[in-house]
Amino acid sequence: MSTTKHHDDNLPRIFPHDFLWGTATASYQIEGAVEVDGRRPSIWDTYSRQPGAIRNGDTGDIACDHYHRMNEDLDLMRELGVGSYRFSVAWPRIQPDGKGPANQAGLDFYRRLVNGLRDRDIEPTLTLYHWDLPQALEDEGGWCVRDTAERFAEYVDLVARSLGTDVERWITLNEPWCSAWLGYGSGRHAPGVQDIGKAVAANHHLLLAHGLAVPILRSAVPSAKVGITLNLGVHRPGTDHADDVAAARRADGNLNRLFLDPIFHGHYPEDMLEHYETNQPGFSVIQAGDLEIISPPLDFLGVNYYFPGTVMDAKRISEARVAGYGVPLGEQFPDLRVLSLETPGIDTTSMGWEVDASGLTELLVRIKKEYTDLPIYITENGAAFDDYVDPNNYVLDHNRVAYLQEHISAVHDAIDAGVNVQGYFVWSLLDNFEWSFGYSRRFGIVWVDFPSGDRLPKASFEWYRETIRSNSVVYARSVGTE
Ligand code: IFM
Repeated sequence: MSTTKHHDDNLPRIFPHDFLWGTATASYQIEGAVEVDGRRPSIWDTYSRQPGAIRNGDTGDIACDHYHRMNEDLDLMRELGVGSYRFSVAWPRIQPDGKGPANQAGLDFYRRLVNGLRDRDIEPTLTLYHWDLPQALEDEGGWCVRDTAERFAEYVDLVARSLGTDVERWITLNEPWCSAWLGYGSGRHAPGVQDIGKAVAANHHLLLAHGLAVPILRSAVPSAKVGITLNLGVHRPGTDHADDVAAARRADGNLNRLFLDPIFHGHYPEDMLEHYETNQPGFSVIQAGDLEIISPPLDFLGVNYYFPGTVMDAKRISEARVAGYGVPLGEQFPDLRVLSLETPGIDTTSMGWEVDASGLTELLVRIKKEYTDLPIYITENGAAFDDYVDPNNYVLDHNRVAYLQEHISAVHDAIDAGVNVQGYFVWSLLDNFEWSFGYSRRFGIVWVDFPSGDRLPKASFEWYRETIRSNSVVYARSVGTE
């Protein structure tokens, strides 16, 4: 794609002086200590115990043991030189059964974390929900019922009143698409339900939870900067055939517009309302006034981006072969009739995700054009590769360095194109529990030896430290990618 201002690839891309560099993690993926200090099970504790749900039968029981090694991790962040750390609060530590008074020991843990960050001049960026719903709430219907959104608002109030002005940035939800569509649609995430009508209802109740939380945060912490983090993407039609273009539009509706439209325009997209019309309970859970609740003014948008997708209409499977895409990857949600394709010749990460940073610039430019000029933070971006510790005790993850270099440059290109991007957080500080992949996928810039928990910064850690220090990135895009 072409952007307005073209960068000379021989020169470093220098970021605005106040650009925020950070790194991100999430509670269940790193903390461990699942039965410590009053914490009770979340849906991930339950789901990870279901036979076959997680690769190698892994669980988050110990994870990176961050709960007990917090100071070591804080020191690593100081060494890295980040301006902010994005972490999430585990709801079941604060309200072990999802309702009632706060568990003081849980609040104390996050107080120690926030103090430890402030002592090291690192701004806390706090995510209130990164998927660990108290199991007790799931037993009462989880995100398929409205009550969970109301409970979330109460939980947010407890956290906000406790940590208050010591937290700069508050993110209500992380990737509600995953909670709704992987949790209740495909069942590949906790709680493992496969029901499209329930996924739609969960989609709505998650957005409602976000909308209810915003005024609560504003009243508890008037100085708070409040936003939401969405996992967004670009879907490119595999050919210019009208059916493939329509398939890309459906995929876009499900991943992007089901969230961006209500949050920024105050309504759901017509084509999606129509598509899910017959799924129950689906959109029938919407009540009068909900869309106003869902669309309050925000201070920023968090964007998580990993890879672009190429798609075709599912009925054109044989044309996909003819168009040179090889064997299609399959259909995530059969009702959408969208076939995911692999672009021949493109490098992939160990998740099988294509490495193509042009999608990030394209996405950011689109957000500005169609949705908002609010400050944007890239709240996650990174890659899993098959790292190993070499005989000299180094992890030379050059492929991750190349990925970060290319994607950070794509962010710079978006800034050149006039997009208001104000920060970037690498996913992730540590190798950690990668959901249904367990510990088999490593996203960290710090190697974690499981199960001893020993940490070893990788080459990408050194590279990122230098990027932060110089506030710039050098990257020569290969010819022909624009
Ligand atoms: O590990 C996850 C994270 O929890 C949410 N965003 C995507 C990451 C990589 O899959």
